[in-house]
Amino acid sequence: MSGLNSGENASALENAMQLMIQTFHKYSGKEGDKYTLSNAELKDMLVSELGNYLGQAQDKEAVEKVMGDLDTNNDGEVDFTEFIILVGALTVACNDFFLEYNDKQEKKK
Ligand SMILES: [Ca+2]
Ligand SMILES: [Ca+2]
Repeated sequence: MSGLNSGENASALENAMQLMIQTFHKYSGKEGDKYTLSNAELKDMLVSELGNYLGQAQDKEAVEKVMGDLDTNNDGEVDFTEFIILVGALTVACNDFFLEYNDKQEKKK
């Protein structure tokens, strides 16, 4: 690998990967460990970045539940690997939704 390819030559998927990394660090650097998300940082990120998907994330219990589900190594913080699992799971859910929607559209024809 020749390092991160960013800017004009990057493909859409490469840009998406870059954005996931940037988004994570935008929130992880606010307090405590620079490379992990605390409860408050996670909440900030969920509300600002995933508000459309996780509408109820403003609710404290929901944030704690997400944190509990994501924090697989139980250190009270969400690291990048744990974050990417959330994004991956949400993306799979979106794709399922998309496939279902497509199926319905097909049947209408
Ligand atoms: Ca942090
Ligand atoms: Ca963790």
